[in-house]
Amino acid sequence: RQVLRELEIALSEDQLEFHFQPIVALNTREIVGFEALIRWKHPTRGLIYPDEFIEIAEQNDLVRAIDSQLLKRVAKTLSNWQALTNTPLYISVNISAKRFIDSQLVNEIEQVFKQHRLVPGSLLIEVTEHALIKNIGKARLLFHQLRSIGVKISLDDFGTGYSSLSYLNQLPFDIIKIDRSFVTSINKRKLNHPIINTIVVLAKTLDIELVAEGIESKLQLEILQQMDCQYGQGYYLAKPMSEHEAEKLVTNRS
Ligand code: G
Ligand code: G
Ligand code: MN
Ligand code: NA
Repeated sequence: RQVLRELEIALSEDQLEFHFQPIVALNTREIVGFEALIRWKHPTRGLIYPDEFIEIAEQNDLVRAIDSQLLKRVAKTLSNWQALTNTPLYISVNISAKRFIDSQLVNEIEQVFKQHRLVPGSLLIEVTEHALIKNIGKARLLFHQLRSIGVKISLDDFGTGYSSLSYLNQLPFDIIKIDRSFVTSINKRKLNHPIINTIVVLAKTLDIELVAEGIESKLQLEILQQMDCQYGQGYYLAKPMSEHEAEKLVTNRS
């Protein structure tokens, strides 16, 4: 199909790049890491967002080549940034769960991690629960492989699936990302926000780091701070930005 053909060209002509959105410690507002978000810099159509092409790529083998290229690129960025700062810093990459179950990808992550001598804990993989369903046994094996080299794994969009809690029980996630919809629902000052509050307590009890996604207002930030939610991400804190801009933040940070 047309899009696939164009994606092949995009790949060979380096039109795919990452934008980076800061992830921030809510009490100090310090940047602890960035989520890498893929963008397609199309020569005539401008910037294209992943919802227009990721699914198509995932249905095709091309996604392997895209993942490999982006993985190498992000590792290079991370090692550059690590040279700019003494404070720990991570980059978090989204991997579609379908691809995650593939051992080839995990082997590649391992190679890239070692080749660039990345600091343990500096590369995070974000997966959503949806496709882990089918193969928990395999997923557990791959989690183990990744964690043994120092790659961390976060559970993205937490709370949206029908069995989020069961995943937490079965797989050793390092980080939980509360889905944006829960943060969006904080829109007025109330005595309590029971669902989010429960997630905060849950993460604490399980000793898993917690990131609240989609913080768009001061009110949301304040309420999450009051609940003692550790980390956050969202337009109110910082929007996704080019690699160049993100690098400036990294440089200024330390
Ligand atoms: O900023 P935003 O429109 O980028 O992202 C939309 C969706 O695309 C998010 O759900 C995000 O997880 C997904 N996404 C962003 N970058 C990547 C990527 O590199 N690989 C995969 N598989 N998904 C991505
Ligand atoms: O599914 P995932 O969590 O990977 O998606 C991240 C997506 O959320 C990206 O598309 C990113 O651009 C978007 N995003 C980040 N912060 C905000 C925010 O504050 N509000 C909204 N509406 N989207 C956000
Ligand atoms: Mn994500
Ligand atoms: Na998410």
